[in-house]
Amino acid sequence: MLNIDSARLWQSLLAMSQIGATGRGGVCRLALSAEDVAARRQFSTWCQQAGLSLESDAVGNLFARRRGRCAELAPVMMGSHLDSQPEGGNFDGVYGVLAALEVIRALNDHDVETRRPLEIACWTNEEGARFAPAMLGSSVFAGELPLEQALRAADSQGVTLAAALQASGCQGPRATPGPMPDAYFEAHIEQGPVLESRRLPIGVVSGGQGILWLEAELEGAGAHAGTTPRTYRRDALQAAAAILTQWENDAPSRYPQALWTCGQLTIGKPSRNTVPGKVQFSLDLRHPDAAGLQLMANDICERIRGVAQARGIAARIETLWHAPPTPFDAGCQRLLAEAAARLGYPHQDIVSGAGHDAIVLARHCPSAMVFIPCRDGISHNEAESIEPEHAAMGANVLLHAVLARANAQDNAS
Ligand code: HGY
Ligand code: MN
Ligand code: MN
Repeated sequence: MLNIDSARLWQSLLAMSQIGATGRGGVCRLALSAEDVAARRQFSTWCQQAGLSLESDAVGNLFARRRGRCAELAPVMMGSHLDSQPEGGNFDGVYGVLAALEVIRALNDHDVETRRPLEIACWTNEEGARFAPAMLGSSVFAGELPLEQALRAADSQGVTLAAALQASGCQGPRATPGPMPDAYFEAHIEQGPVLESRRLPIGVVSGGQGILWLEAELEGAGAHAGTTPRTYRRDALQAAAAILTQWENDAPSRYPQALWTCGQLTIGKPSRNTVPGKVQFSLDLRHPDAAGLQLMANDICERIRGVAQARGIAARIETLWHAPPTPFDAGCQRLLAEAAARLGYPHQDIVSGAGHDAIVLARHCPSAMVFIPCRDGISHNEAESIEPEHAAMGANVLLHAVLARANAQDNAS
């Protein structure tokens, strides 16, 4: 059976990990930052060397196309993202982009022509670490996020996506929403402990859980730390702490399948000797079913308002992003499972806890994902690591699933 070149894939991953390296083993390549642009440039060079034609769209999504026998047919697409978390790992996203490139390189090595064109997509701002929402690029491509609204998104310095695109030169002429591919396949690290704990090299992903992002702003009153008695205080930070502690105590029994994270909390104008008057904090809620996710969101909003009111504090809550639980296409999952079986790789079905561009695409075209393990399930952390042999196995599964889809006469999903 056709195989990818494991050493070449690993070399590309190592080379890419030098771009935006933090010096502590990970990377910081925030969307459209100089580091992200450098990584895109390196990827583009490798694509040109592999004979691919490159194009970008209005939010900087980058597409690299390999011709097929029937040029007029919709391509089979692969891809992921090159942007990272502020203290990100070397494989989240990058692995999927470079595994896709390795598939192309292997097809070139063996002069394999496919019926359909193939395309690699490198999506803008998948992480949502710089601009909200996450999966911004694929959401604009899929028509779920209006372009104008995306361009207005601003980072913590007030730089809009439009300005960042202008400064980075990543914008291109391709239309948004984009033309849907025939199918989309994404290889990714699991970012959790399941596959490793079961000593499985491959996970065929059945779908993704729902995600909802809230932003809460509490406004009490700044006050003197040395003269203001406790009963006079309207301390926004203490209110936030009470809300988060109450939730941490109550939610596990109420929502046993759910996860939640407060990843950002800022005091308006922090000062050691002033009672915090204004606090903003984020909430990332995840749940495998839509009703449970909505129940959770309503519950925590009620608690925020209740605690704030009891402390004489104003509360404003905004829903920044809401992505419903989404299943992957059964046909595409089957192609991945059949490829793993033919290659002799042990594998199992698995639900994705993380959000991915493939989950956005899956709401618009047949899509599926293949996971490989990551050590101790660590991700969104500079210590993220994978085994070279697992990287190769995931890329081989991607290769054979994409080949099967691209050469099928008519793709009944
Ligand atoms: O948030 C997520 O789940 C993804 O890793 N960006
Ligand atoms: Mn990712
Ligand atoms: Mn991520």
